[in-house]
Amino acid sequence: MTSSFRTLALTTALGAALSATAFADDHTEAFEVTGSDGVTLNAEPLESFENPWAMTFLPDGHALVTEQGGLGDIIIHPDFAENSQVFLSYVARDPQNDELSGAVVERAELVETDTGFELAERTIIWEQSPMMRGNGHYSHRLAVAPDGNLIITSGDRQHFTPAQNMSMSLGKTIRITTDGEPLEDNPFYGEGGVADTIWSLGHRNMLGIDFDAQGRMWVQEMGPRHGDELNLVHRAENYGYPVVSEGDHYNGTEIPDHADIPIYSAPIVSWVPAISPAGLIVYNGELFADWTGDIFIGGLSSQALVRVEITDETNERGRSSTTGEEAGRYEWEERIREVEEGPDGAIYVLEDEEGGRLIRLTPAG
Ligand SMILES: [Ca+2]
Ligand SMILES: [Ca+2]
Ligand SMILES: [Ca+2]
Repeated sequence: MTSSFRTLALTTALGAALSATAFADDHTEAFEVTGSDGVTLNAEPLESFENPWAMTFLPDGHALVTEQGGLGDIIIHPDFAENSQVFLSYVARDPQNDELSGAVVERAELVETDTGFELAERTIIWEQSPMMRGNGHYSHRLAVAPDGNLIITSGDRQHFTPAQNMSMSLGKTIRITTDGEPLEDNPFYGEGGVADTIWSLGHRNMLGIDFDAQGRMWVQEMGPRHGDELNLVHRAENYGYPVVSEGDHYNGTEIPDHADIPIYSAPIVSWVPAISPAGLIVYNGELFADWTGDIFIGGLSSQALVRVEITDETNERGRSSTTGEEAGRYEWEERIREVEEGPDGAIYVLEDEEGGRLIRLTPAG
């Protein structure tokens, strides 16, 4: 652990922030990982947490880490240096009916105290609609787009058809201002209701989102039985779920593939068998010089950090295309929940378990 690097944990008891747990004594030994591409990484455990889930870096090099699954994501406001604001997503229950729940997004001020951090001026700016039964597929990952607006991944809540229903915000990516207002240049603005906020549709459970240096939006989604996807998400496009998937239903019912019904946008990369994707970053650093522009995805069932190379080509008729392929897999028998790029260009991952470690990955040697 370097002296400039400190971690803080926010519990699901929102507002009651606490400082990070102590080092896990038995987990501090650095180790090396050699990937499927033959590249060796140095892995340095920095800290451990109770079921860590999401992480983000602050401009001063601190990192915020959330613990436990109810707290979906935390990111900083584009003007964080001036306003100290963050966006948090978490699961809320219907006060009239405890069986119904949905994700909400809150904007709050992060206030440093003697003992850690607290949240102040908390305002809910978005609610997943409608609230549904069950506890699946909230997604509720967050990103600030290059234009300064907020993108929310809103999962299908494991109810399938809402992903194609424009009166529901489920199975969509959502684009709103940092105050929670729909944007007039959203593709379905003017249709009213949640349609005003929808950017893309036909998604399942999107647990990772980031923008590349060109400003393009990359979102992964966990497929049904196999068929995990990495999508390049464009305005107004329909990504096909639950009508098409490279995977099939868990009960064995086949789902047509994207190529069978090509009106739906196909993923850039899909995985059969599944990797069970979690956090996602587009790597923009220079510490791993060969990997600038690559996409890194945490793998749960695959117990790996997965690297994807993206290729943009323009043919002789001027038509451009984007393809991708898995180029490396780095494994140490732990589920990977979250991935972040640090200000130092290192790649930071969170393991998905009680006592899950925060690990800093750097080139070996
Ligand atoms: Ca993150
Ligand atoms: Ca799809
Ligand atoms: Ca299929």
